[in-house]
Amino acid sequence: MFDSLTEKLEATFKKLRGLGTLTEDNIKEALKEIRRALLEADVNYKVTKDFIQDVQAEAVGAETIRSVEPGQLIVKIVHEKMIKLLGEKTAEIQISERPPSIIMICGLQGSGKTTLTAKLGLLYKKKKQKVLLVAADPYRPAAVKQLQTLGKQIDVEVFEMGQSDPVTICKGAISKARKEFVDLIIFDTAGRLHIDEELMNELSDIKKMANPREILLVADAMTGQDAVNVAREFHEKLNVTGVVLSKMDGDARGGAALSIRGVTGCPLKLVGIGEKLTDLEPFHPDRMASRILGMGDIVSFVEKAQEMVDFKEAEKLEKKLRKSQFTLEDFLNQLQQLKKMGPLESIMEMIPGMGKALKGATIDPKAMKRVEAMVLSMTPYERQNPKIINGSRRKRIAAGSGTTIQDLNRMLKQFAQMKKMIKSMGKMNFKGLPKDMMPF
Ligand SMILES: Nc1nc2c(ncn2[C@@H]2O[C@H](COP(=O)(O)OP(=O)(O)OP(=O)(O)O)[C@@H](O)[C@H]2O)c(=O)[nH]1
Ligand SMILES: [Mg+2]
Repeated sequence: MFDSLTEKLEATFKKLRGLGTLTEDNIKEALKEIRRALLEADVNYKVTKDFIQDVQAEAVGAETIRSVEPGQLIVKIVHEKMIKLLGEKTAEIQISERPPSIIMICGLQGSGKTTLTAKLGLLYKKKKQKVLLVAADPYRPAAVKQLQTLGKQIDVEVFEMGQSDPVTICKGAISKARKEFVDLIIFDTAGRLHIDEELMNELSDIKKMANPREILLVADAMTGQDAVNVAREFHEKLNVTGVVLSKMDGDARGGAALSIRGVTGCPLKLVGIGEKLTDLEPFHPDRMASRILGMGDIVSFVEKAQEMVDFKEAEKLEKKLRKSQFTLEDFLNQLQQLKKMGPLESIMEMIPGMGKALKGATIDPKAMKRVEAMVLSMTPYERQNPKIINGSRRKRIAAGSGTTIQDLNRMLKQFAQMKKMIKSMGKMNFKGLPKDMMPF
């Protein structure tokens, strides 16, 4: 999803992070690149323009904040503004307090209405709701069959009245639902190739009669800005309550997802990410922004790190690192702190840039345990002064930790290398985490 946009933004941010100071010029340069990346991803022109202005206004005004590095500041502002653009909070599907609640699905031909109807049916069936799917597309006999087939797959009842007119069908479904204590009714309406009067009148008539709690417009993410235009027109005529972008698993460039809220003012509520009936996800603006910016799940990473890492300890460590006094004792502490944070791979994946670098690589928890055992078998003096670990000491440590002298030699060599590397990384950031690993 959005790979090319993410790559371009990552490249821009990387450049920014190297900068010592922010000037009006380099802010402008960065914004130009971000603007180009957004337009290439097919984001609406006006949305892009407003977005860039929004970021610029804040970036220029925020120049004086000293505690944050300049490049990191821009990344943070872009992240915040993108969340705002995407709608700030997750927009939930609303259900009436008094059943039956009605969801009306609409959209152009082939956008994914029938699929969404079944996906929602499955979702609410899992929530122990009694659901009734309604075949409100009387024009194609195959449309009714398609919904019936899907209904069978998920074991949810489908209501149909053949070729009757859509309002009559929907009315019939509601009265059946009342009698049978159905919780949720979902109308699968007919599509058209283009928006036309007739379609809009038909949908308006259904809306007037049924007063649905939700009117969800399905738009095909692969069609980019067309999806946005369709959403705008449907919203103007029907006042839809939410947009669902289908086919986000395809090679959609991201333009539709980023523009819909800004252009239509209507929240994006769900995304379809495949043909399977479980391929449906709620739309979370914050997570989506992090994903687009290539920041992995950085928010949860930072939270987790803050929860687990002892900041006083980290600060002490940072000082030691700078003075190159990092000992095996400190190394042991680090290992133990890391272990508290959970499986290493999942931690690494959350760090931007690390996900890709580590693809396929696994960190062997057994190897980590061996290292820990070796350090634990050393005396405190040995841990502080690894140079004194001679032949007889090596023998004793290896035996004590159930490892071999070769294992120990390797570990000591690696430790020496690591110490060298850390020294060359120089200034540390974020209380002990290498600067390269931090997005802002
Ligand atoms: N990859 C992918 N395919 C999808 C998704 N949603 C729907 N499709 C596919 O898109 C095609 C059209 O989906 P339908 O649900 O039949 O579309 P519709 O809007 O009901 O079409 P009409 O009733 O003809 O107007 C089908 O082949 C679906 O499997 C999605 O999220 N991802
Ligand atoms: Mg259909």
